[in-house]
Amino acid sequence: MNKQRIQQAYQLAKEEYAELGISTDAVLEKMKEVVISLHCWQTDDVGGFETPDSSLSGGGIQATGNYPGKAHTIQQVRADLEKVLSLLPGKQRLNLHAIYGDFQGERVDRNQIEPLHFQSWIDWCKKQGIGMDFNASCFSHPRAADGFTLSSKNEENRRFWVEHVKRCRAISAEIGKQLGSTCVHNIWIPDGSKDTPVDRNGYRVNLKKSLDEALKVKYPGEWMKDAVESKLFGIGVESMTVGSHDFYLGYAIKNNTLICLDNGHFHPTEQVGDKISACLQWVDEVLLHVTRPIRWDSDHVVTLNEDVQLIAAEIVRNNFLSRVKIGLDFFDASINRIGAYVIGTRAAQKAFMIAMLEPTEKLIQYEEAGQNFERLALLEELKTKPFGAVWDYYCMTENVPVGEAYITEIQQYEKEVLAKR
Ligand code: RNT
Ligand code: ZN
Repeated sequence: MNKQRIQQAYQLAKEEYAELGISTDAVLEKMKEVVISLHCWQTDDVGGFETPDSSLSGGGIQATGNYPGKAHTIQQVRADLEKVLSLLPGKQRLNLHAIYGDFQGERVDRNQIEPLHFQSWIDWCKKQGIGMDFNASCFSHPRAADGFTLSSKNEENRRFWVEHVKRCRAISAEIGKQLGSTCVHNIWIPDGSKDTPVDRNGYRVNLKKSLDEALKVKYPGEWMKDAVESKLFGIGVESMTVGSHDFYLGYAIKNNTLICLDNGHFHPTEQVGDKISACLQWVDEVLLHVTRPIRWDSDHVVTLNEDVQLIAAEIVRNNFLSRVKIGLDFFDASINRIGAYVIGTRAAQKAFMIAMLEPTEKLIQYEEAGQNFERLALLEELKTKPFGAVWDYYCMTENVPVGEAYITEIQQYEKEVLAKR
């Protein structure tokens, strides 16, 4: 790493952005407000630790690939996440799924989990100095085998999942209380139908009823907040998803929960970036699952594409950083998994930094004056401004690898740790 060159490049970039009225130093400071919640499930392809070698089965989510080095134990997940954290600038959080509990070899079913099964995770987060978010796991379970959970017409199954969500919320409250940082608890269910259903309404009535039951207990907002995640369709659930966007947006508004927008869960021509300001007129906060859909919800590693840039731009332009919780959601089992995290998180962070380096007021002036040529021209020119110099300088000051230097670090971790699993 050539420190001097990075500094010089930053100085030039700083001057160039200053001409646009932007302080790069202020941007570096503002990057502290971008806290991304790292989903634990990229470490082991959404397996979890309920049984010695759990693997994903059913439920509309599918990890593909068998790249060596997958985490098999909690210790391995933690080691991998520590490696990831060491390669990222800024601060992150942990986003844990209920199936990743520390069950100590005991068989604990989903309707039996308790805060104590997550105490070692809370302690780990405390040690890392990070906050923690949580998720009910309503999939990969015999009681989800027919494709229905909270909306099930099998009353025993429906009750089972209600109990699971209740317990997950109690665990979330404990997490937030102990860590002194609000834990966002997200509910996503795979419920839906491969072929044309007849009683769409019946399942939605059930889902509403189950959510009402599961969310009945109120916890202080400093401890935990609920989010509900919609989806358009999934593999094997092509004809109807019970928890559609209309369903959950309505639920979130009426019940004061967060709405979780996963940008892999909409029609390809819809943009989640456009939905943020629409939803925030009606709900206090939004949770994001940032991902990269390809043709369908395939959860590819996030890259710095226009989708993600629009999401970041909308949040920054409107000062929504305090109202939008940012999580990642992808699981690519075909490449080095630590590399997947670092690429994906850095891409999201870059999108936020680019958004902060935008002369928004100037653009709005053009827009309001009907100067649409000028608006488009400036937006185009911004694309080739020296953002990379600011990013590299940021990484250097954060003491993490600059540019592609993280590649060799990950290769080394693969050789020394992953290859031996
Ligand atoms: C699935 C949803 C959901 C899951 C995780 C594991 O389509 O996006 O968020 O990916 O909960
Ligand atoms: Zn998601």
